[in-house]
Amino acid sequence: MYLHIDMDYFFAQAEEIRRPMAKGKIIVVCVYSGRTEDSGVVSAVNYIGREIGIRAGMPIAFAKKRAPPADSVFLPVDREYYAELSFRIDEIIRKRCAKTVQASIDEWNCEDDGGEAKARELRGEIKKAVGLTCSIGVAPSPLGAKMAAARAKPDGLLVLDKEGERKLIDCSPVEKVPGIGPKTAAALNEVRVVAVRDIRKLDPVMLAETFGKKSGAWLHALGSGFYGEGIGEEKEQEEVSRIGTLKEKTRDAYMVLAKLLELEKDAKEWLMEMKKSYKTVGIIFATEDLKTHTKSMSFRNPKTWGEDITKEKEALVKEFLSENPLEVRRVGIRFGNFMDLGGQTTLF
Ligand code: TTP
Ligand code: MG
Ligand code: MG
Repeated sequence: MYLHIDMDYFFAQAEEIRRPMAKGKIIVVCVYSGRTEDSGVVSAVNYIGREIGIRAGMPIAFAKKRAPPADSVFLPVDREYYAELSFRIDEIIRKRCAKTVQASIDEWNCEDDGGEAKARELRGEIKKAVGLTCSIGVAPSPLGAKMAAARAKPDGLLVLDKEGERKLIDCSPVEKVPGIGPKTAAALNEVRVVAVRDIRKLDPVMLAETFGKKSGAWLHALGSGFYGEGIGEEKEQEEVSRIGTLKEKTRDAYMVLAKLLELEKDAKEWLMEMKKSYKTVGIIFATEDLKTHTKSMSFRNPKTWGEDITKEKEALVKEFLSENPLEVRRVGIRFGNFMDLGGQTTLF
């Protein structure tokens, strides 16, 4: 069986859990371009906001027109924070599923025989450990699981057998199928194909001529009830980071550095296991105003996990503290720009 897990209104829910005051309000997470006060687009919106028509991708100014100021909160994206939550969720899923591939910051595909019980366990653990709700689809194919998860939203679980999966996909409008883009959907609508099951009426040769051999064959299979299998391989990781909360808010460089040392040890274990050297190191600071900042630097030559970077870390931390007057509540360390160390297992 396949499981598809997708977090509910991820960025907006992430903001909700660290701002209990915002609960019950419209939460709109925005990517501000900085040109004018309201230029930019909406990145995520909670379900209350969706009820009044606010959508991801919409200009911020449009969203503001719809949202009553007293009932809404507009916030800038804080990717480091969402990435940290995503990482913790990833660990929970990976520990419990036979095979896991993370598909995006808030989405996972799994292959596991646990079925419904496994999905319930994952939903419970994620809620308990991270405080966020997600929706999960369980089905005989990866496509069925993904569409089931979408149907289960928000905070839901939908388990389909072969027959249920066929029904859901067959009845779905073509534009709702992951893998069918707006152009393909429009071309299908043109020949009076509205639902997936209508694709069966089309000649496979015509499909191949119109959409190309590969997409044509895929559409034909889709219409005929063959949804494929396998969740592919994981993309290679491009950086490793560890973030943690300080015992108390501080502006003391040495308290920050002590915490970083602890986090660094864990990240470097990963580098060692994966036989990676790195060329950039970044320090992440979350200040008391909930904003996240990064200070990073690059080395001319790649560094291995065993090399001492105390001086560099100290410089980055002091530089940050001299520029920002606020207290720091969480810190993190990130290594990136990897190089493989090849067959060498021990360098020292
Ligand atoms: P999605 O899973 O597509 O959306 P969502 O989690 O906000 O809502 P849903 O409950 O329907 O799953 O995307 C995950 C996050 O990715 C989303 O919270 C914000 C970000 N994102 C963007 O920045 N821009 C976009 O256009 C979309 C769709 C998502
Ligand atoms: Mg989501
Ligand atoms: Mg998603």
